[in-house]
Amino acid sequence: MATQPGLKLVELDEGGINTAFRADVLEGLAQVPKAIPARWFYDDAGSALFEEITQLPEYYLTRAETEILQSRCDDFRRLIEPGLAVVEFGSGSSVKTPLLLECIAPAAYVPLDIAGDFLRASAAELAGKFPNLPIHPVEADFMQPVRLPDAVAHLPKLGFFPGSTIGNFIPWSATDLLRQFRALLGPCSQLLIGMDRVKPPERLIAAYNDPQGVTAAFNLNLLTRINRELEGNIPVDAFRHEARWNDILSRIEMHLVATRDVEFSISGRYFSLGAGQSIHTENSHKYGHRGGRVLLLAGGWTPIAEWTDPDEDFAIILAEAQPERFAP
Ligand code: AVI
Repeated sequence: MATQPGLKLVELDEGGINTAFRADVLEGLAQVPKAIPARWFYDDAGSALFEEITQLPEYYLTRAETEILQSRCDDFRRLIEPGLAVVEFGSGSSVKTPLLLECIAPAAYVPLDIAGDFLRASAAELAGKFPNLPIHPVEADFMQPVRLPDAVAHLPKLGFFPGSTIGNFIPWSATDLLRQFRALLGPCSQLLIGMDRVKPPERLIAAYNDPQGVTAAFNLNLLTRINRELEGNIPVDAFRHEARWNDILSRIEMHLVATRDVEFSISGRYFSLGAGQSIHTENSHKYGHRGGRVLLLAGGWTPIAEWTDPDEDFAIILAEAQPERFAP
């Protein structure tokens, strides 16, 4: 096994507080309407709850994407050259990764994730499955400037961004992120990206508000994390989870709705919400057949192939980094 020690790029202040997390929470709760970026869901507890979500019968996304990965090995092998470094953004438990790695014979794998313990555990597990593949885990927030390990600097790159995580960014930020990926991966790179498709709102709401309450626990865990990491005293039991379909913006929104008037403090700052007011915690954009491709084009990537599951619930698109002079 050739697992390298992870590069750690998360900034903490003298008190051990994650300064970016604190800034996002304090800023987000001071604005109207209140909102906190979804990336802060993923502490170790949040990452474990998300893995549970992916197993839920209502959450079709993971199953549909896995089905595509399982059935398109020959296509991937034909369109993706061997010997490149696979850089996975927000790798989590890396469950889908073996399906890709088995197909394309890469020279290295770089899982990149903000949840350090989780990242290292899944990198170690993967090293057991691929003993000859150099694995270089990087603990980092891919929204911030990231440095790839020197060991992969000379290799061509394939970015892997599965799971419809791109949907968690508003299109403006999604295109910025795609351009950032292009700058990080280099001019001759490829990107394999998963996107969830638009479908009837009832199915979407069920996927984001399961009767078992796992998604609710995932959403509410954000408040528990704030209390623990940012010296907060939010009464978590005074909030409930809500999933809403926003048709105009083509997205599921998750909110934490106050069930009564509440006041609390975080890192010495005071906040209040009236009963019924909410904190907007996540957007999950859904793309139509052409919308996803246009998003990629706007982000500096040219789609070259697209696959869906038989029900067309989910799409995986392979794209190439656009040359600098793309337009006529
Ligand atoms: C990680 N991301 C793609 C998930 C999604 O479907 O937007 C996060 C999630 N939120 C609630 N359930 C799953």
